[in-house]
Formats: sequence, C-alpha cells, structure tokens
Amino acid sequence: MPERITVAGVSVDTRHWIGGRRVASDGTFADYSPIDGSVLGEIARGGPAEAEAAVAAAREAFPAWAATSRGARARILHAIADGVEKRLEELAIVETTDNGALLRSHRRGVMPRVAHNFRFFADWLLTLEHEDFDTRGHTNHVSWDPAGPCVLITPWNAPLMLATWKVAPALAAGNTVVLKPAEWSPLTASLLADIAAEAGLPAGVLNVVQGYGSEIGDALTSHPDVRRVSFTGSVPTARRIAASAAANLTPLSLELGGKSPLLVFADADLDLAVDLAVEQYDNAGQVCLAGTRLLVEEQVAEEFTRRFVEKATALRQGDPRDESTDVGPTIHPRQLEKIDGFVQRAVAAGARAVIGGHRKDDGQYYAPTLLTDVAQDSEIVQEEVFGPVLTLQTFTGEDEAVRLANDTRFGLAATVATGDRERAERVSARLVAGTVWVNCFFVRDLRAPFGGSRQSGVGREGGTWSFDFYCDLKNTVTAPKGWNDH
Ligand code: TXE
Repeated sequence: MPERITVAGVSVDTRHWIGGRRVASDGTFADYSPIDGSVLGEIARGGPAEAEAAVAAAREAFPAWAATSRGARARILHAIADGVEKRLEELAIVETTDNGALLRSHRRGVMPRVAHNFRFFADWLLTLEHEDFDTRGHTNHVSWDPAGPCVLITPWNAPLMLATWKVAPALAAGNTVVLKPAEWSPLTASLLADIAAEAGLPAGVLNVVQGYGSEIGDALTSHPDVRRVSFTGSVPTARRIAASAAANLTPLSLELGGKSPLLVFADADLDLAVDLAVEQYDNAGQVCLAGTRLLVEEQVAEEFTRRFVEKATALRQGDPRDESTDVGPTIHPRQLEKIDGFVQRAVAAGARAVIGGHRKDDGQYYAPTLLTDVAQDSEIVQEEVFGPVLTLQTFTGEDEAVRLANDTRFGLAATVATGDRERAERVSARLVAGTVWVNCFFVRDLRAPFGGSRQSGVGREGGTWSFDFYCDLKNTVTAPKGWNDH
C-alpha cells in the first residue's frame, strides 16, 4: 500500500501513528470522497494488534507526560493550535474532500474552532485550582490527577472538530491518547498527528489508529490499561462500547444522536424562525444537534410553511468546495440509502413531502426534505435520520408543545422561537435537553457543558466538565499531628 496519498494537493500519510512512528497494517480499506465517489486512497486497516501497540505506547508515554509541568503542556497545545492555523487551508480542503461538508464552513468556522479547542483547554489548564480546605485542623487537598491512557472514538460528520474536542482536554489534563477516527473520514486525524509531532508533543502521547470500529474497537475499549473511553457516534455503537468497557468498569463519556425539536410559537419573529429552521439542513442534516422536528403553533403553521418553502427551495445544493453551495452531499452511499429508506417508509405510512423526498439525479445528494402529516409515534418522528430531512407538526399552546418536544428517547438539544421572554423561560425549563437555544441556534461556548439527556448521551463535555472526566479527582487529608518535627 502507498504510504502517502495526495488529496486535493495535500500529502497525507495513510498509516497509523503509534509511539511516534508511522506503522502500516497488512490490510487496507478504501477511503472514498462523497463529492464524486472517487477512491482517495487505501488506508491502514488496524485490528487488535495495532490497538495493543497503540495502548502500549500510550501507557509507556503516560508517566513522563503526566509529570510535565502544566505550563509546558499548555505551550505544546498552543503550538499545536499554531500548526492547525498554519495548515488551515489544507485541513479545510482535505476534510471537505473526505466528508463532503462545506469548504466555506471548514475555512471560516470549523478549522478555526479546531485551533481554539487546543488554546481553550491549554488556558483552562492553567486556571485549574487545587482546592484546599480545613476540617478540624486537618487539611483537605483536592487535586486533579491525570487518569492515564484514554481511547477517543469519533464520527465522520465533523471529524477533526469532534476529535480535537476530546484530544485537547485529554492531553491538557496530562493523559495520553489513542484516537480512532471514523473509517469514512480518516484523513485529518493523520494530519493532526503530523501537526502534533511538529509542535513537540512527545512520542506516544497522541496515537492515531485507523480502521473499522467493528475490527479494532473492542480491543481498544476493553483494554485493561485504558482509563477513559470517550465516544461520539450512534446509539447502537455506544451500547457495544459500553458493554465492552464494562469489562474493566472504564469510565465512559458518550455523545450520541438526537431528534431535537424546534418550537415555533405564534408570537415568534417568523422570519427568524424560518431562518433557524432552514439552518437545520446544514451539513446535509448530518449534525447530531439538528432540530429536525419542527413544531409550529397551529395559527402560524401555514404562513411559516409558505416562507420556509420559499427559503429552503432557494438553497443551492452541489459541490461542497464551491463557496456558493449551501447543501452538500451525504457522506456515503449507505447513508444515502438509509435516509431514503426513512423517507419512503414515512411516505408509505401517509406522510406528505412538501419539498424534496427524493435523491438528486446523480451522486450522493439528497434533496432537502420537509414532511408533514406525520404521527408522533411514527419512525420518522422518533428515529434519527441524519440527513436533510425535517418533519413538521403543529401544536396548540405550551403544554402540547412541551409534550411533543419531550416525547422521544433523545434529549440532546432544543430550539425555541418566541417573542415572549416569560414564555421562553417557562418552556426552556420544561424541555428535556442538554442545550436549549432561544431565538438562536448552534451558538457554542467551550465553557458551557455540552451533551445529551436520556439516550442522547452520558456525561458532559466542555470547560470544567471535560477536566472532571479526564482526571481522577483526589482528596488528600493531612492531620496536624504525627510529624517528626513536633
Ligand atoms: O456511526 P457509528 P455510523 C448516527 C447517525 C448515523 C448513524 C450511523 O444516525 O446515521 O449514527 O453512523 C466507531 N467499537 N451518528 O455507523 O457506528 C466507528 O468506527 C468501537 C450520530 O457511522 O457510531 C466510528 O469511528 N468503535 C453521530 C465511530 O464508532 C466502533 C455521529 C462512529 O460510528 C465500533 C455519527 C465498536 N464496536 C453517527 N463500531 C453524532 N452523535 O453526531 C463502530 N465504531
């Protein structure tokens, strides 16, 4: 297998990165571009042996990295951020070629955020306080000890953003890492390994293994030397990972799917509400947070739908490298099949496609779709589609809105559009969701907790919550007596 491939003019190593060395595997898997279905290259296909080697490298590197001063760790994380900024354009084009999300978003939003992930956790590390307090003359000293090797498993919809959202706090806290990116978008993780090495991150502190989750996953998540497993992806895979990590009771952080509601009250600024709704087609709807269930108050439903259709049908769908494109392709033919399956079953069950409801003529493109006449207990309302497919239901009054909004097994996010502040407060308080946005969407601050309730996840990431997860908190209680010098 070729050790390097050139993707959109950028040279990318196709091998694993273990213990500061590039390592090949006997087998490979093909990596495709969702833009035109072309093969980008053959990537190393890791299994249990590579998992073992990567965890061993992480275990070996751990004591020295954990003992590295916070200042030195923070400096290296900032140097990684510098490297990301220096190669921003390359990362953006490689990511777009590999996962099909919009180049303009990668350039202007996602990759700057990747750099920010490192800077944010580097700075936060320096403010983490070791707490001391007194109990009847005894000193309690609370410290944040790094946990050890961490396994981080990430999905394809925002590959480098979601990976670094875990890698940065794990490294900042003094842990070592084995990162396993999704097999549908393996490339930017490989570039990250190069950037981290150039930034001076010691060998073995960050390891990247490639391959199918079904082949390499279990050996990573059930490994007795692994102290944390953090996963973003689907609920069925999360169940498998939880069962596997249970062998050693390894603590888990799980960020899973959603079926988030977008509630539009009759008193809302309707143009704003329509903008928020149309935004849900971003990344062809392959966003865990997407507010895919539009719940619109009865008396404005018709007008809302009219304005929505006008805006949504003006979206430009096409090549994600084109700056004027609004909606790109779906990630993979299998995902396209899955999306279409959901829609066709919904239509067969009586749903009406107000717009879309079909694939585009060529490629992996699915037309932005809005379905009405859907039952609350139907598959299309209850299950995550992960494509550009929204449903619209109407409600009358707050109670019904909240009942519908909360009536799924998920609880990742919710958006409320209303012109009434008191209503916003009342409704937000009653919604089951890790994040509620009022008259806005996708505004994120790394200081805030992020995660899902119910089957949308376990635990929270962001700010202090990330450090809580990646550290073993220890309390050392010291008595005032018993000293030789007394
Ligand atoms: O995800 P998986 P898939 C949802 C979305 C989508 C569906 C399927 O609904 O349609 O999941 O996507 C690794 N042990 N989301 O199948 O399987 C895998 O290699 C260890 C929501 O691609 O969850 C990849 O790195 N790891 C979501 C990662 O898990 C395993 C983002 C995610 O893949 C493994 C993605 C195993 N046994 C999909 N099996 C979100 N929350 O944003 C697989 N993996």
